[in-house]
Amino acid sequence: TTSAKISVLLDHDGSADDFLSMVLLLLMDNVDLIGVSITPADCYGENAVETTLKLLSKAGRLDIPVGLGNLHGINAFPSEWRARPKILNALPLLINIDTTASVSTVVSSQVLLTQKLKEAEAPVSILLTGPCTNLVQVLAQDPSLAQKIGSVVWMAGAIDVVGNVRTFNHDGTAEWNVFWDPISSAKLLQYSLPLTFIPLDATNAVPVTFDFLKRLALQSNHFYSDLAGQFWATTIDTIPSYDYTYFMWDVLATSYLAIPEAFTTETIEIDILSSGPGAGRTYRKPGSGQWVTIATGVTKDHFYTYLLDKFNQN
Ligand code: AGV
Ligand code: CA
Repeated sequence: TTSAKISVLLDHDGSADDFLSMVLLLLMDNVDLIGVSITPADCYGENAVETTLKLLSKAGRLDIPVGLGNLHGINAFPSEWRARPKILNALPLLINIDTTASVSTVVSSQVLLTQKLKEAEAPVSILLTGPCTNLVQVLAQDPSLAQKIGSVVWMAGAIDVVGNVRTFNHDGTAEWNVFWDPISSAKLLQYSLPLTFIPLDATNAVPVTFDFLKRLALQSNHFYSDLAGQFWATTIDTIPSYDYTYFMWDVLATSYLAIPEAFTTETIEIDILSSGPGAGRTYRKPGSGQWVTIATGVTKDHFYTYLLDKFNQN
């Protein structure tokens, strides 16, 4: 039987794994990517637009509309992290892809998300691989759009594990995508959306390792394996200490759309701290009425096999 494809809107924030998430969506048989919006969080917006358009062009999918957000979080990402993905546009695989010619105008993220939700006839799945601010602004403007959303999958949070924010005046309990704009993050819970979080509890199992990169490189005669290998190689030296290990965060969250059976999940009531030393902390709160399905773990082999198979294409 051929089942209908799911319509997906991606909001990403321009780090290496965000782009690999977009590539993965383009390669998925069960997904129809209907728009890509960018949050200038873990990137500089103009660089992220360029890489996004290059990858869409390479895939022959410049028909997919792109939006760039103008909202800025309360807690900015470190400039070193934001600047890092500039290198992606200089890689030999991407440098000569011209995006100036045939491209439709890049609109604002909110305009794009609003328009795509308005015109949708079937429920839309929203995949967030950066902060949730664009989506929350769109829903605040027009709460009726929530009815168009079939699911929201967000790489976010740290429920029963320590967070990955290490900065002044913070206690380390938050994950960065939530911490960037903890006020919007807390608001997201109030729309009764079908939310699934892929938090650090699950992503901690999948660091970017030399072992995996070696396996990927063995099939680098295929364009997307070469690309993924090169993108992930750029993350290896961004690691000043163990705390800053680069994980396959967003790519794991994206895979949930295709191989949910590889994940263990739990559906719980949570809350999010919007200020203070624990700002952005996602924690269990029975009785809050704010239900979220969280991924608690993943079968690594299943995930790795899936990735190696998907990227084994030209
Ligand atoms: O917290 C994980 C999120 C993911 O969406 N991002 C990176 C992924 O795209 C923030 C982040 C945490 N640690 C980082 C991050 C690091 N060492 N370098 C860049 N970004
Ligand atoms: Ca991201």
